[in-house]
Amino acid sequence: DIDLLTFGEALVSLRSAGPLAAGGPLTPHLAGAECNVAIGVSRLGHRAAFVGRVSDDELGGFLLRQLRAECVDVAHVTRDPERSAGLMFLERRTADLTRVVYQRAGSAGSALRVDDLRAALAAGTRVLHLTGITPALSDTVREATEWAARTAARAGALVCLDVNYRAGLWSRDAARAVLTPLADHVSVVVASADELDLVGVPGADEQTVVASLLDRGVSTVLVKLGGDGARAYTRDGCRHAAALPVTAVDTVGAGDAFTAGYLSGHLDGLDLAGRLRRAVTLGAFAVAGHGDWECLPRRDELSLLDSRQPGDTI
Ligand code: KDG
Repeated sequence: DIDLLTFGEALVSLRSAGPLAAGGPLTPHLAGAECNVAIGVSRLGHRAAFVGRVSDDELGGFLLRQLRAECVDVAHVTRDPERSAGLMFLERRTADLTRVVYQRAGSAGSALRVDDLRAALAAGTRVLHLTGITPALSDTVREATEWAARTAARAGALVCLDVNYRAGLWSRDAARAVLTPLADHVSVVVASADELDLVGVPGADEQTVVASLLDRGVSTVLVKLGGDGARAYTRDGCRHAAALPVTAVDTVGAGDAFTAGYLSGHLDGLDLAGRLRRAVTLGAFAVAGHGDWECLPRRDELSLLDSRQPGDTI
């Protein structure tokens, strides 16, 4: 049985240590927000599955191999012989500023459609995780996202949506028009403070958006605050969790790690404080090391960052 099912675009990310225009080595990594979440929960011992379309070539093979190595179930991934892998270039411009360039239009991942998801949804899952990146990829993926959210919610799964706004893929208005109705099928909404009005009225403040989401049936709204931790809203009120004190070297993937931690806490039956604690713990692991997901903890490492002093050797 699957604990967490997610779908979207697995990307090949090519990381450069300096400006892309200056040349130099690029190292390939698996990326994609949904894959990051699947790996985060899998590392903690839950059964995670990823569904998507990947190219039927070496790059598609690379993506599947990475997911399999992290024990993510890829049984329902479709190989697409017609299309290439979506690429993401990450250039490190300064020690703590990384710039993103996509080459993903018309990629294998963007050809995902409802039929690709039927078998995985029919097999059942406790949690369905969606991001706002996926419906931005194409009309067929948007339809598939809406169908999956509806179908999983009806089947009693906890549906989680991370707004994950990507300005390179669509406008704020286009995102709002799709994500606001999607929230009707969702139990947990995750957003950074500047993304919240993409599941509500343009320009609305945090309290207004949260109140309307809770009214519409969302049970928990998580607002990510980076180095300031996170706020969680439920019908019982608002709770804040501080971030763990670590040296941040790479924030890419931090939001996905946070969400993976929260959902792992849900799967373990933790209370809200425990779920938030695990969320900020995974966020801290993600920012303290390089890579989208490579530095995420195994279960026996969860307490590694507790009460540590800078420079500790253990
Ligand atoms: O959250 C990290 C993601 O941004 C990254 O892995 C790539 O999914 C990605 C995207 O579309 O930006």
